[in-house]
Amino acid sequence: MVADPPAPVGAANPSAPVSAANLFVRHPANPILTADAWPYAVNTVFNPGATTTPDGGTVLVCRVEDRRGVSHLTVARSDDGVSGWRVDPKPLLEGDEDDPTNRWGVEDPRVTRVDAMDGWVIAYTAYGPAGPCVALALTRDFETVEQLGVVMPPEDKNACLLPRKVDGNFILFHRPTSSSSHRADVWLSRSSDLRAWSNPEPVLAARAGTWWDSVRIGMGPPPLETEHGWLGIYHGVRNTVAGPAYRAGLVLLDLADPSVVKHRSPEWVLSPATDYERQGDVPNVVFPSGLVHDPATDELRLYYGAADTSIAVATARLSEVLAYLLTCPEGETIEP
Ligand code: BMA
Repeated sequence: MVADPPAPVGAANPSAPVSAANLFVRHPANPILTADAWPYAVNTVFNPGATTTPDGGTVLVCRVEDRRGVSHLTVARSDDGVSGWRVDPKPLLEGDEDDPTNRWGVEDPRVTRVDAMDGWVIAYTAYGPAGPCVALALTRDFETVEQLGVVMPPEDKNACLLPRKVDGNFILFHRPTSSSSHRADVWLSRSSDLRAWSNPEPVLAARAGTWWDSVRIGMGPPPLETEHGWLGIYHGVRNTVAGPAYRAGLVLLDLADPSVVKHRSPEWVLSPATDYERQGDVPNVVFPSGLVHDPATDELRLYYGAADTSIAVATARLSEVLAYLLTCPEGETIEP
């Protein structure tokens, strides 16, 4: 008898429940990292980039806000990605008083493993008097970084890099804002060398009216390659009389042309609900920023910032997430 071939990694599971409400499950150990875990005095830790290392460990590059209100990036490591965190005694990357692009710190890292560079690219927001801009850095060990510099001028943020070239170019998602049009949508740019970026193209627009993602959106973790497309998790903001609410939703982008939206979730998949998401320095924020996938178990771990105060993780099955997304409307269905 011939055994069934194993299902390809990332295949949708057609028998999975297809509800946005229960795809992601918060880990009972949440929040998994707080300022109390830091070996030096800080205000808050949140919005981490995430990756795994060849030894199976998990590395988070955490946004740390110091007790002046200025952010830097510090590495935390864990064997199981949930507990036993070892936090570095000093920052991996910090702003420079003499540099107008990052005098006010560095924020919101997204980490991408790039095999072709034998390392990880960190896309982050550099913050200075001209506003937020996008900068890149390369690390091979999470102990030292080579700064590649600012690649998108202000105002631009929420950048993340795909793990491989598409059609000969690296792809960087980013979120320019325009005060004249009040738009804050996801765009992408292409580069052959990670330094010169051209041909910015719109990818995903904030929706309109009362939608959960009607004010601003931004790509979260670097989209994950699956056989159905690039799986993206993005944050969306809605303004309410009680202030903004930050939630997370899903998008599936075309493998050959990631500027093309194949499916987009009408509903959010994660919304502030717990005490640690509802209360903190900025209440009602879940900010997805790191994603790891274990092909052996089909598990996704989504790392996110909670209320700009702590770091939490939620798990899902990739096959279920894809099954849900494939039932979602195709393309950009809502006119901005
Ligand atoms: C965004 C970013 C994030 C932050 C969020 C909520 O503009 O600055 O770092 O988590 O606001 O305050």
